[in-house]
Amino acid sequence: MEYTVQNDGFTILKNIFSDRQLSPVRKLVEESVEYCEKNLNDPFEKYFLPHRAETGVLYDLLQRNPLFLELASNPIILDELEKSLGKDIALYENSLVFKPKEKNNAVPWHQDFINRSKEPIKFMAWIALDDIRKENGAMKVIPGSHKKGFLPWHRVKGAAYHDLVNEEFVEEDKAVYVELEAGDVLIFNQLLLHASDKVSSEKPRRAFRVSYQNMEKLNTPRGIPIVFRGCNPSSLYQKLGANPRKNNSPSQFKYLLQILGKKLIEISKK
Ligand SMILES: O=C(O)CCC(=O)C(=O)O
Ligand SMILES: [Fe+2]
Repeated sequence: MEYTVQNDGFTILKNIFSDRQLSPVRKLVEESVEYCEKNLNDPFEKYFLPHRAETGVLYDLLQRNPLFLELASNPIILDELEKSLGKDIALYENSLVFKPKEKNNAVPWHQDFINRSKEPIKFMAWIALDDIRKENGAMKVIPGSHKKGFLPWHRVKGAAYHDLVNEEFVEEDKAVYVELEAGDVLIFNQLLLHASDKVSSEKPRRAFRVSYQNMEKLNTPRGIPIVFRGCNPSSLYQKLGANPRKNNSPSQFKYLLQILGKKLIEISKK
């Protein structure tokens, strides 16, 4: 069965990354989890979200290491995304998701970023670093559920995945497991209902997940904006209009003036 992003809310790109490309990434992930579990000083913490090995999420890896940037920039992934997002594609968020052992590692039914429904639509690339089967935590999805738009949801305080779609809107009998080989990529619309089971398999289940959006509105929850495709002046002109900047003195210049002003006051007081 061939699923399409348009009809089903997701598609599977087979065999995009080779084992040769993935093995250094897996090694890096192992080291990152170990580093995080030892609770060592994280120099990136000032800029990005801290890693959370205990809940199975390492955040903002793409900004920390070029190996992840390379995965996220893959042209076959971007070609597929272009069908939904158009020619201008920028980063929204990225993280590595795995199933920590001996924890309640289930991910309940949800739509991604459901609490940010006013923002431009996002699409995800979920890159399998391992062979992922039902037994070691394959993603479950409900084909076509993206067509219902944002669904009613509630927040479960303290949970790792806390914004959940209300049960009565989840037609669980229609769910399918998305089983992947290492190097396959699941592309999905943020509105697709998805979840994964609690598992206790010895086999690792790691996926590098990148979310993308177009340039309707530049919107990065943290860190600096990163562009994967397009976003050049001519398309910005078309998208954002020929609006002149409201304040044409650069903020850095204003900041320098402020410092200079304070210095002058100090000098005049002496
Ligand atoms: O790790 C999982 O099983 C699900 C993760 C998820 O919901 C996501 O990547 O959007
Ligand atoms: Fe999700």
